[in-house]
Amino acid sequence: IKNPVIDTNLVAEHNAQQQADLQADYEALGGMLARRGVDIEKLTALAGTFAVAVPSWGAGTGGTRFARFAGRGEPRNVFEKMEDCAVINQLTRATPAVSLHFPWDRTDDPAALKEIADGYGLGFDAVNSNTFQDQQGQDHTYKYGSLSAQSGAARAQAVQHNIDCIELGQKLGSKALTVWVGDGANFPGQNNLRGSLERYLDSMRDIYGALPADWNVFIEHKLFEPAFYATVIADWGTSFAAATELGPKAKCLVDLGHHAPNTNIEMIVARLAQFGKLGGFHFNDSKYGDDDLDSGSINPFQLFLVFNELADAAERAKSGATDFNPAYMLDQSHNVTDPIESLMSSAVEVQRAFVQAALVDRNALRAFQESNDVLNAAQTLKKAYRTDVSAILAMARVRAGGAADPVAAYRSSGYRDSAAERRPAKAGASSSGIV
Ligand code: AOS
Ligand code: ZN
Ligand code: ZN
Ligand code: ZN
Repeated sequence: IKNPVIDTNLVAEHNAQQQADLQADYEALGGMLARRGVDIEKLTALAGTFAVAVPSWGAGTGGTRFARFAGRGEPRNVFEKMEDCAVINQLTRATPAVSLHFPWDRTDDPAALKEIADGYGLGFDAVNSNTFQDQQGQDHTYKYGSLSAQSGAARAQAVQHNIDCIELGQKLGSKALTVWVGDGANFPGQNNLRGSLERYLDSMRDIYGALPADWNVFIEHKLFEPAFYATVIADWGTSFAAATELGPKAKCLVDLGHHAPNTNIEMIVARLAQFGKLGGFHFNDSKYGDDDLDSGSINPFQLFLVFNELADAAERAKSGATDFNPAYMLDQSHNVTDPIESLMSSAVEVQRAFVQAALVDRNALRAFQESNDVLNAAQTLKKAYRTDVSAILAMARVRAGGAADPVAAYRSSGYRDSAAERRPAKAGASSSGIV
């Protein structure tokens, strides 16, 4: 582990204390899986390959549109966010990259940022642009839209910001730009529905044209908010149409919270994968709307079913010798928990779904589907989902130098207390933005 932020002796001690229990759980699970013809070692190795990027903005307390209750020792700039992200990856070994958001993470010295990230062994995943907020001193407002605005000047400014993000991302080693816009209408009649999308596409063509050869652009759809009547990129259908119009480097990004309640998100995933347009994810959980709750905290079965589709798509890609590697990112807002603890637990929950999906007996499932044995087909998924793979996840972490129990190790390190001392709260600290 490069430049560990948490004392490695402390992690080793923590793991030593957990060792006997973990070993016993691991052996018991290994025996049970062996009776099913599954080699636990293969699953543990697979778990070790899992990676999900952490959102830089998730390291601070998010806040809602009502208030933001600042947390202790919150990172005050991108360098401090990187330090927190390093802690998350050190203890979980599952979050080797950070997804930045500009201009929140602006820096005059990208080389220094890259060097610090390298020091921690962290890379940079997709960069996110922000044209849903006005920045101080900005020439043209986004009040009435950005990439789809009526104002040509506002559109040009939004396009330029996205191009700036690409340029910054290139210096950091990112390979994708994620574009989410809040553009839309609050009243019927406010916008010409078709005209808005035409303007959006024109703007996106300019951004697409600025993409380096090995880059992708991810289009993030969202049903509503801040536009409450009609959102320009409201659903995966519009996202898919836009990505298709733009070309092969444009793909769709699925934020789990951006759908109407009870939407069959795993089917959207399957559709986008089928047509080669699944770019990536923003993982989180929700009960109502874009709640940005911790991954797996509300509906872990849905998360499993999403990964079941991803496992199916990966199997098909393998047999067709094609590439399939959507970008995995978290996008959460933490209001009542320590963001580091939430991000660590969430990364583990997504990794859990990934491993559980690998446990699905795909041959058995296919056979039950072919013979219309509905009950057993459903049970095949349930059997994998009900298997507690915690010991596999813990063993993969320990073997990679992480912590058997990341939250416990983190708490005993006293990192938050030391961060609070080193990072005194700014007077009148304002929201880092609504997510
Ligand atoms: C907004 O709802 C989206 O989830 C975006 O991904 C956004 O850029 C991010 O949440 C930060 O606000
Ligand atoms: Zn998102
Ligand atoms: Zn969102
Ligand atoms: Zn959100």
